[in-house]
Amino acid sequence: MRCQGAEVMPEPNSFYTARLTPPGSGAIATVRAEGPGAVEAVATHVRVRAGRPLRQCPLHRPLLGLFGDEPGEPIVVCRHGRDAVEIHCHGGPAAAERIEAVLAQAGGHRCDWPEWVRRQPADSITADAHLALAHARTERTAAILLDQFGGALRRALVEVENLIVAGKYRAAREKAADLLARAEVGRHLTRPWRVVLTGRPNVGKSCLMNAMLGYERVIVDPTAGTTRDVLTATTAIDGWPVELTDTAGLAPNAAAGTDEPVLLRGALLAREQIAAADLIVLVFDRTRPLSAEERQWLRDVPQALHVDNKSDLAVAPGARPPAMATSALRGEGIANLLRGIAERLVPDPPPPGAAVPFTEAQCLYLRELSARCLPA
Ligand SMILES: Nc1nc2c(ncn2[C@@H]2O[C@H](COP(=O)(O)OP(=O)(O)OP(=O)(O)O)[C@@H](O)[C@H]2O)c(=O)[nH]1
Ligand SMILES: [Mg+2]
Repeated sequence: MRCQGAEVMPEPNSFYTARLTPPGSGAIATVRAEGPGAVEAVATHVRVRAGRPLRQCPLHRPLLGLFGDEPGEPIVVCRHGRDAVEIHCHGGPAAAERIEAVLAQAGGHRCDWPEWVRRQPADSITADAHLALAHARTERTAAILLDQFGGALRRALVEVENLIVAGKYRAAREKAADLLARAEVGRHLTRPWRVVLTGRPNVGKSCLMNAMLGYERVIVDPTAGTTRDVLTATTAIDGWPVELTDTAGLAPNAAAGTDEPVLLRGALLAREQIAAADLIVLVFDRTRPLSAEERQWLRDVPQALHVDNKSDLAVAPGARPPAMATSALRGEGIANLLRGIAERLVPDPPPPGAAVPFTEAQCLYLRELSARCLPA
C-alpha cells in the first residue's frame, strides 16, 4: 500500500463504459464513457438538441439530446473532461443496456462500477472507501467511511511513514497501535456486529428480542421451547449496525440429553451462532434461581453480557451474578440494555474525522509498519 501520491491505474488503449446507477429500475440510469475516444464514440450516436457537436459543448453542462437511430432514446448528456462523458437516460434497464451495447460495438470496454472506481486516479484507500460506502448500513458508519474517503486514514498512514523515515520509531509504533485499536470498528463499517441472545428456555429471549427491535419479529409463548430455529433481524444500536439473533432455549447439557431431534438441532444451531458472535447476551429469568446449566454457562462464556429478565416480578432468593435488569414484557430497562450493548461493541467510538482502518490490507500494512519500528 502506497500512501504518498496517487496510484493511477494504467490507461486502457480504448475507452470503457460503466453503469453508475444500481442495477434494476430507477428514475434515471447513468452510463459513463471514459478514456481515449469516448467522447467521439458517444458523439457519433448523440444528437444534442442545441445542435452543436458534442465535442464543442461546454464541460459539465447537461444537454438534452437523443441517442441512437431514429426516433432515438431521450437522454441528458454531459461532458466531464477531455475524455469523459455521462449519459443519463430512462431508469429502466433497457435504455442503459442499449446505450452500452451500442458503445461496446464502437470499441468500448464494459466494466462494472467497482472497476470504474478502481480506474479513477485516486489512492487505494480513497477507492476502497468509495466502494465500502455503498455497503454502509447506518449514517454513523457512513460518516466514518466518508472521513476515510476524505483522507483521514491516508494522512495518518503518511504520518506513520514520515515518523519512520525520521527515525522516530517509538512514536511511529504508538501511532500505528492507536490506529490498529480502531480496526475492529473498521471491520464492522460494512458488516453488522453479531449479537446473540441465549439462555434457558422460557427466560424471555424472544420477548427481549422483540422489545429491542421495537416490533414483533419472533413468536413469544409461555410454552418452553417455543423458539426452535435461529431467527435474525438487523437493526441499529446507537448508530451501529447490528444483526440480532434469537436462539433456541436449550443449554448444551440439556441438548445433549434431549431425545427430540428438532430441539437438539436447535441447540446445535444456537451453539454455532454463539461461536460466531461478537457479543453474547446471556438471559436469565430472575424469578427462578440459577440452574446448574446456567452456572456452567457463566463459566463457559465469561465475556457474555448478563440480563436478568422479568424484573416486573419478584426476584428468586439466592445469589445472582451482576446483570442488567429488564422487563421485556413492559419494555423496562431496554434502553439501558441497548446502551450496554453499544458500549460493549464499541467501547471507544472514533471521534469525528478520526482515521479508521477498514480493510484487512490496511491493517496488514499497519502491522508491517509497526514491525519496521522494532529494534533489529
Ligand atoms: N412477567 C414477565 N413475563 C415475561 C417477560 N419476558 C417474557 N415473559 C414471558 O415469558 C414467556 C416466555 O417468553 P419467550 O420470550 O417466549 O421466552 P424464550 O426465552 O424465547 O423461550 P424459548 O423460545 O422457549 O426458549 C412468555 O409467556 C412471555 O410473555 C417479562 O419481562 N416479564
Ligand atoms: Mg424464544
